[in-house]
Amino acid sequence: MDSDEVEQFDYLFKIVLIGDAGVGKTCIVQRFKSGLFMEQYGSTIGVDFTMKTIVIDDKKIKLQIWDTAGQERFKTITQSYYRSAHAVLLVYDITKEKSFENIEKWLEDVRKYTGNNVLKVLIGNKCDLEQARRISTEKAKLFSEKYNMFSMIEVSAKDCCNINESFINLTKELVSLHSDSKFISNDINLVLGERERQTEERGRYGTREYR
Ligand SMILES: Nc1nc2c(ncn2[C@@H]2O[C@H](COP(=O)(O)OP(=O)(O)OP(=O)(O)O)[C@@H](O)[C@H]2O)c(=O)[nH]1
Ligand SMILES: [Mg+2]
Repeated sequence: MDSDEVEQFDYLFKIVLIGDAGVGKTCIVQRFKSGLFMEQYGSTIGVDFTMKTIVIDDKKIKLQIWDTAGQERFKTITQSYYRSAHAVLLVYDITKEKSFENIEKWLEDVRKYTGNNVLKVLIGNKCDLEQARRISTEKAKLFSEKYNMFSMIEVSAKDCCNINESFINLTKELVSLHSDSKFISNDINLVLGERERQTEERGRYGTREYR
């Protein structure tokens, strides 16, 4: 990063998306980042990295978003990125029962590899496919309460339903939780570790495989 590209911000939060392959994690992140939906991004290989800065109540908040691969073969790589996450978005597909059942397994990983204070959000994607729904909103809500999650929300990356709301509500909560520990930095390299910097590079140049 050139010195004249240096960006000031009030808060920096690391958000990690996890969940089965094909639930739509990459589509959610890309919809939030660029406002676009593409039918096929291809399976994520390892982890993709995205940055987005938003302003809430005059505070500039930088979100580091880590979009992990859902495929089993990448699990050991992706687990190492849970470390130091402020929030984890656990994503399932409302039309795929298995992807919802597996949220328990993903939660097990969250318990193992993140700090106790990580904020958990349950996201049911593809709510545009109402006719094919297999998981009721009520069931998912009860599940999120049972596991002390911050919230449960149904979204559609395709229809752009509740995508911005999910990230904004989550960020507001992070700000209120961390209001006494502001991250003020003018150099992203101060807050990213070596491995994360390398992945940032990889994220910029894209690491996807086409289905
Ligand atoms: N109908 C519908 N399809 C969606 C939606 N979001 C994603 N998809 C489709 O679901 C498929 C998988 O989306 P991805 O975003 O690549 O899934 P992923 O969770 O990132 O998958 P991995 O990278 O393999 O873990 C693609 O064919 C998308 O077009 C949605 O909101 N509605
Ligand atoms: Mg992906």
